[in-house]
Formats: sequence, structure tokens, C-alpha cells
Amino acid sequence: MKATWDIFCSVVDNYGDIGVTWRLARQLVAEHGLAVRLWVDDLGAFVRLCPQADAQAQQQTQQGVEICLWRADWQAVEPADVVIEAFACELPAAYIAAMAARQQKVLWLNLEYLSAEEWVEGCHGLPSLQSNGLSKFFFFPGFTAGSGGLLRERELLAQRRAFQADSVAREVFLHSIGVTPLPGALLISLFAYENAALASWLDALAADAQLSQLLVPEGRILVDLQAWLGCTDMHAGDVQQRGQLHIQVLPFIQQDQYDQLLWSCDFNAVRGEDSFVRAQWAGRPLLWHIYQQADNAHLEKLEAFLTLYKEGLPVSAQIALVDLWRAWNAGEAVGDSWKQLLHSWPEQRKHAEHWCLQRASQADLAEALVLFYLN
Ligand code: TRH
Repeated sequence: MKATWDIFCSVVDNYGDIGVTWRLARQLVAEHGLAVRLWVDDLGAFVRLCPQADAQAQQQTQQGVEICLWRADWQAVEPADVVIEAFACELPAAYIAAMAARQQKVLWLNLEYLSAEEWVEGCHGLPSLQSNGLSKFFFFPGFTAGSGGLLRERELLAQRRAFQADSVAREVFLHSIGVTPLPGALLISLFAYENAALASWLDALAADAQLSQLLVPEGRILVDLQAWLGCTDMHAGDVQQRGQLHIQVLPFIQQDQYDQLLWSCDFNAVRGEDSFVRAQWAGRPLLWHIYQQADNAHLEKLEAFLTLYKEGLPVSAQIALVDLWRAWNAGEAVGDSWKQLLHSWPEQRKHAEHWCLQRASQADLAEALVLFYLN
């Protein structure tokens, strides 16, 4: 009999919580043949990532995953063999009681946020004894061998490489989302939270000798984009040009298409957790807008990642990268550091691919979870 897995996702904000759990659920089904239920408390957010889903259905199957609405008035169900609470969401009390009462032991995991901080390795996989006698294990995704790894589908890099080697596939994809690549332009995607640094980057791109084509999926950064452009009410498909900068707003696309967008671009500005990891698998230089936390806890995470990522880059390229990422996340001017980054472009590009291959030599997160269960 197939092992059963329950994944619980409470959508806090944006798309990262559901983005990660939906990706994980699909992979556990497709690559490990498991029976997976994904409990989501906000089907509206799920439908943005999976438009063919029904936002009203209490229960439905999508890509082999049983999607269940996690209602406030919880209805009793038999717990699964493995239970994952994503990002410390709180399981229904009745479900926890049923886990404790279950004859066959349940593996209870808290899937934590992604961080490159050193302490992660020490805490990964540790149990915490609960008052009802059950143990809950902390599972930390991460970038190093001592962590739980990163979400990466088995064929992802092969698919990415084939796509990047095929200029027709790239062109067909870009056309499918309404984009005509401009000859000779640096193609850039921009997915970010509101950011006061944006104007300085757009200034630099517009003034550059090199033509840039900026693709902006609809979302929170549009406010700053519109302010810089001096226009309002921009929507998917809208195009503007300022100097050497061509800007196009894109619709919010499906996760698989978003991957292809990242693979198509020369440079990707990403945010949160999931798009950040996907940009690394694209093997292209990137800029991360980290999710802000209370007491600036996110800045330590940013520095921890930079410490790992910059290793192996020539010193001047390291400085350009670190300056750009710090300024972007502080909402400060990025024009100079962007220019510096362009000076080290060949190194940045080579390094992005190298980093991707290094991370891909570790077990992926889904595989690590399955091994943890089997062991
Ligand atoms: O949306 P995010 O900012 O999400 C999160 C949440 O805010 C969460 O609470 C927080 O803890 C976390 O960030 C750190 O960023 P993220 O994680 O990149 O999620 C975006 C998802 O949306 C990702 O799965 C990619 C997907 N996506 C599409 O499917 N289509 C698109 O067009 C775009 C731009 C993104």
C-alpha cells in the first residue's frame, strides 16, 4: 500500500506558502508515487497558481494531488502516515488528537522556512516532544549537505538546459505570454515587493548604452514602476519605453511557465522563497528581494546566503554582487552597483551556473523527506 501524506498549508500572504507546498505535493506524487492530500485554507491563492482548479470545491484532485479545503470547522479525518505542517502552521486540535490515537505511528514534521544560516544544520531533523507524547521533527530546507535541501524536480535541470539550448523553444514560449524579444536586448524579469530602490535601477537601465527589456509580472512592484513611469493603472500587456529601457507588464502565469520565464531571461529579480530557489535553478545571475521580518531578522538571512553564494567569484565581482543585493534590500540607490555588476557579467553568469550545479549535487527536499520517513 502507498504511504499516505498530509500537507497542511495556511496561506499567510502572497504565494510562497502555497507555492512551496503545491510544488512539494506534486513532486511526492509524481516522483515517489505517494498518496498526498494538500490541505489549504485559501483556495483563492491556490487557483492563482493552478488556474484549472475550482476555488469553491471542498475536495478535488489536481495533478494527482488531493486538494482539500482546510476549513475552520474541522471535520474529522483519518491522519496520514506522514504529516507535514508547513511553516509552523497550527494543525487542528482534533487532527493532532487523532494522530496521537492512531495505532500506526505517524511521522509529524514541521517544514521550516528556508535559510542559509549556519545554525540550520544543527537543528535540522531534531525532534521536539509534544505534551501528548508525540514527537514533532523540524525539517529545514537549505543550501548545504547538512540541511534538508531544496525543492528540485528530478528532470528540472535537464529540461532547463534543453530549453536554454533551443532558441526556438524560448521564442515560442515568450510569444505565448505576449512577449517579442528585442534583438540584442538584455532580458530581465522583475518579481519583487514594493521597493524604493527600483527607481534608481530603472534610471540606470534607461541611461545605459545597452538595450534592456524588462518583464514585470503583475504584482506589488507595479506601484513603484508606475510612479517611475508617471502613469497609473498598468495591466498585463502594457508596454512603455524610456531611453534604452523597454518595459512590459506580464500576466501572473502558472508555475511551470514562470520557470520558463526565468530560464529565458539573462537576469532575474525574484523575492520570497520559492521564486528565489527557482531563479537559482535557472542558472542565471539573480537579485533577491528577501521577505521582510520583524527586527530585521531577514538581513541576517540575506548575509548568510551571500556568504555562501559569493564564494568562488573574483573579489570585484563579489563586491558588485553584495553591494547590489544589500542596496536593493535596503531600498537604497542601486545604479552604481548595477553598473559594477555589468562589468563582471561573464563571471556572474558562469558563477550562477556553477552554483546551480553544486546545489543540484545534493539530495532534493522531496527526496530528503522521503528518506527521513523511511529511516
Ligand atoms: O509570493 P512570495 O512573496 O511568497 C512568500 C510568502 O509571502 C510567505 O508568507 C513568505 O514566508 C515567503 O514569501 C518567504 O514569494 P515566493 O515564495 O517566491 O512565491 C511566489 C510563487 O508564485 C512561486 O511559487 C512562483 C509563483 N509565481 C507564479 O506561479 N507565476 C508568476 O507569474 C509569478 C511572478 C510567480
